[in-house]
Amino acid sequence: MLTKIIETKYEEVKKIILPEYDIFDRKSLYKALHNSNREIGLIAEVKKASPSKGIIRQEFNPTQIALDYMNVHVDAMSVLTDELYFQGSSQYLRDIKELVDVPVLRKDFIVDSLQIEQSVRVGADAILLIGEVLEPTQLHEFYSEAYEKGLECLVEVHSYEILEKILKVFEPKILGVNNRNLKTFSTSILQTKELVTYIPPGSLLVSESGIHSHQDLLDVKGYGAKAVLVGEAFMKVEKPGDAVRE
Ligand code: IGP
Repeated sequence: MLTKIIETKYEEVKKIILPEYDIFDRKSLYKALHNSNREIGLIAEVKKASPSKGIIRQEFNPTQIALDYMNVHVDAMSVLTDELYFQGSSQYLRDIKELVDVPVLRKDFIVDSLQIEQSVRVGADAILLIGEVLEPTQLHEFYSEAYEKGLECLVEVHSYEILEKILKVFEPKILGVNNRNLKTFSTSILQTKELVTYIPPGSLLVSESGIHSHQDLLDVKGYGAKAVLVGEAFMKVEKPGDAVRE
């Protein structure tokens, strides 16, 4: 599946038409998570569907969800912009960016530097770079390019093998452990526990995916994560803000 998604991305990239340049007030994801007043930093995701779950949320109104998240003071938001597999859109990101005052992460599969410029122009504050998708040197190039353009990166890994390869090249400021194996789609928060000892002290650790309860959140905090990224658990309730409170 991951291979299929990436193949599609390469095709999509050929058709990118960059929007006009616009001015956005960029917000730091790192600072928002680092200075969080919550028990653990929280990135709340806006996601309609996924390849593993199909449609997660029928009544999908991205700006309404974002407002709901604002009301409960999440630290940052993640917006899926992949259209084919996640039914997202960069227009959703842009609309949300104009509405909220927390950093907005673009959740997509970045395989080309044109997508970085596109992220700048639609108003992203940060982008996701996936260790399982990019070679470490390529990932580092995209990382540097993004920071030069005023965007931050969440560098995501699932396995120790990939983490080790990346750390040989550089130490990302924000490192995510994806508890979901992108090949099998199964999730286990123990993945965060397993990798935590290898995370450099200077990197802020985000535990991503498969966090469904307050206990899961406390568990990953106990392992040493400084923030969590939660999608499905919030998307499944009518008012996502209610689930954030719990
Ligand atoms: C959120 P969940 O299990 O709470 O819905 O997961 C987020 O971590 C997940 O959407 C995600 C993702 C990704 C999506 C993590 N890495 C890469 C697309 C691409």
